[in-house]
Amino acid sequence: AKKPVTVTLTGAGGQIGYALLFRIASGALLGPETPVRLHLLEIPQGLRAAEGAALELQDSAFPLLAGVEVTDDAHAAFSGANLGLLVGARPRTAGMERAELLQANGGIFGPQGAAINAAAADDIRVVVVGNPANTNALIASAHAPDVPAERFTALTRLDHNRALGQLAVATDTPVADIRGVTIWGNHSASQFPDLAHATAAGDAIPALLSARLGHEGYREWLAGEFIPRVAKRGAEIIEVRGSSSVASAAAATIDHVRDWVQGTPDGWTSAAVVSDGSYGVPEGLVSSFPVESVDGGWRIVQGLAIDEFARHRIDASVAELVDEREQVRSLGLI
Ligand code: NAX
Repeated sequence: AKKPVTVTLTGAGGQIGYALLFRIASGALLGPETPVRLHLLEIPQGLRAAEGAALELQDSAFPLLAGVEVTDDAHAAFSGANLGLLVGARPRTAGMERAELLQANGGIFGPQGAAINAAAADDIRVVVVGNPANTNALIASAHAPDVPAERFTALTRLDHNRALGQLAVATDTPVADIRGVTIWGNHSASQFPDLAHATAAGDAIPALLSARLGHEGYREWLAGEFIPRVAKRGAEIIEVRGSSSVASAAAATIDHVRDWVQGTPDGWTSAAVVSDGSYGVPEGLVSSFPVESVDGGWRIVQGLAIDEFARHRIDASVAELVDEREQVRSLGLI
């Protein structure tokens, strides 16, 4: 039998945690052959909810589930962790300034980074879901000097999947036949969902839609409909559902980690990874790129042509990340 993989989930008593746990335990994350050991981290107020989820995990009798531990101690939670899913965060409340939000989250992701550095397994890989996800990943990484920076990532797969969903409808193509979509920059309203290289069943989507809508019509749809719809989909979900994205966020988290561990079979996807300077994104920022997973590591897809339109939008989102980095620097969080 294979050795169990230890997965640490923070915010395990929350909404996304509840949606994630049962998919991880069922084998959706690491496949039907790999047993998992779950470490659930919560703050004291969230412990009962996490303990309740642990009871339900027991009641689900998942054959792959090798054990569940619930704790409010970060060091214990990350002890021996192979995968860290950092979902718990301090949400933005009414009247809160951005600096206060960054400060509050620095108080979470700094110590969690330090606990990862001290206690996690050598092959630890981390995805940050809790917002502001990119900068939280940067903070965690800065507190884990012994862990290679490329092991800290942030989730933009939900944005990527949202784009795929929109394009499947717009091109009347099964979602599985859409390729070459990229989310660039920050997981925020400034993100740039890029279609320049996207294809539907092998046909270039810009050409396909320009033929249908006219060149001007396509540009209008792109800038006035598609991009804002994807970038503001979270707000649309809240408006329609009366509650934020939960199951889709969990599904995207599963996709991100599964592809990272098992590889990307269908061309590239999107993930926020540490920049090596590719595409003019300053080194060290955690920014979303087109990425492929090769031998268990993300690789930024190189050589894509970037036109004026794309350049402008990538730069705007990256400028926001630079600004967040400046702020957390001046707050002494990194
Ligand atoms: P919930 O409020 O339901 O759950 C968050 C849980 O985290 C709570 O149980 C809380 O007690 C716990 N928590 C807080 N601080 C913690 C700490 N220091 N250690 C451990 N646990 C801690 O929120 P939920 O709907 O699950 O969303 C979680 C996070 O995901 C939020 O920050 C949200 O903004 C973010 N999202 C990110 C997305 C992305 O694409 N990157 C999309 C979905 C989601 O909005």
